[in-house]
Amino acid sequence: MGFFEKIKAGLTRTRENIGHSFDQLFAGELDDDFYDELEETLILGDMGVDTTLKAVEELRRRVREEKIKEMDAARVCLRDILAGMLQVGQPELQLATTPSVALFIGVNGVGKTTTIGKLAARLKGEGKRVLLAAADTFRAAAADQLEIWSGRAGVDLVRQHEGADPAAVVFDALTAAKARGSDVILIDTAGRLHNKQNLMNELKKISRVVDRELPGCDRETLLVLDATTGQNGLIQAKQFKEAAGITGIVLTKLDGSAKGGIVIAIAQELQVPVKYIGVGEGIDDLMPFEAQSFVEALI
Ligand SMILES: Nc1nc2c(ncn2[C@@H]2O[C@H](COP(=O)(O)OP(=O)(O)OP(=O)(O)O)[C@@H](O)[C@H]2O)c(=O)[nH]1
Ligand SMILES: [Mg+2]
Repeated sequence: MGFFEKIKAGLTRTRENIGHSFDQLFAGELDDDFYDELEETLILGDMGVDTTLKAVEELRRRVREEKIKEMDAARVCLRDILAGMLQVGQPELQLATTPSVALFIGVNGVGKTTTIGKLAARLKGEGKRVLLAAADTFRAAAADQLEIWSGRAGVDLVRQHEGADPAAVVFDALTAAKARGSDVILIDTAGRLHNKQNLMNELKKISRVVDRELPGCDRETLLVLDATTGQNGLIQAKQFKEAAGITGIVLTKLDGSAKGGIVIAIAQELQVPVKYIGVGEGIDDLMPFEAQSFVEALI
């Protein structure tokens, strides 16, 4: 399956939720009712009120200025507006230096470990030497889960015992990466600690270790968000953005979500690019994000 088919399959629930309304909408007239209903439909798809109003306003303006009369042209125009809203920052991973580092953060259960496993397989397929760092030492099972993924993807893993200092695991992993000539280090972190301040401090400490051990290396801090949590994910994202500084977002579980519009709200409100999307639990179910294909699959 190509990106378009896969994303279309992944967005099935979203389209069942709002796609039918789009078809009805675009079968009607380009009048005030149309714009009202369009607003409702987009908000229902979890695009968020602010982002929806902005998009619909822009559509009205372009329909007027470009003297659009046909519904098909209006539909193309709407796709164009939404795709534009998704184009913020650099969508590709910036991991050119050897080694380079990607840190995965996000609350528990969003899919960090799974995403690392899938990305490891993908990067290995591109010929990169990948090393996984099990810096989620909060639960014993966390490193075991990452180890299973390292086996599936066929990449190296560095781990320590449960309760070990996550920054020490990262130090070990960076040392191993330098010795082995790894290209990319993917760091798994805990989603839950005793409290939020603890978690944020932990992430800062890990960050300092990377600064010290690999000064000037390319680095991504990827916030993993669960698409099924909708607007809640947006609140989490704002908190992480302030505390940890994020370079990109991975949106998981789009396959189970009826609210794919959240992708647009996130990109717009945070001005951080969505870099990958998760569309299933399998090793191949991670796709680089393509704005144009995404909106075509959505609308
Ligand atoms: N359907 C679907 N399930 C996913 C996707 N990504 C992850 N999952 C599932 O979500 C659950 C949680 O994933 P994990 O990778 O363990 O999440 P985590 O963020 O590492 O969780 P903690 O380690 O507890 O913080 C697992 O059952 C995964 O299989 C996805 O894109 N689609
Ligand atoms: Mg995990």
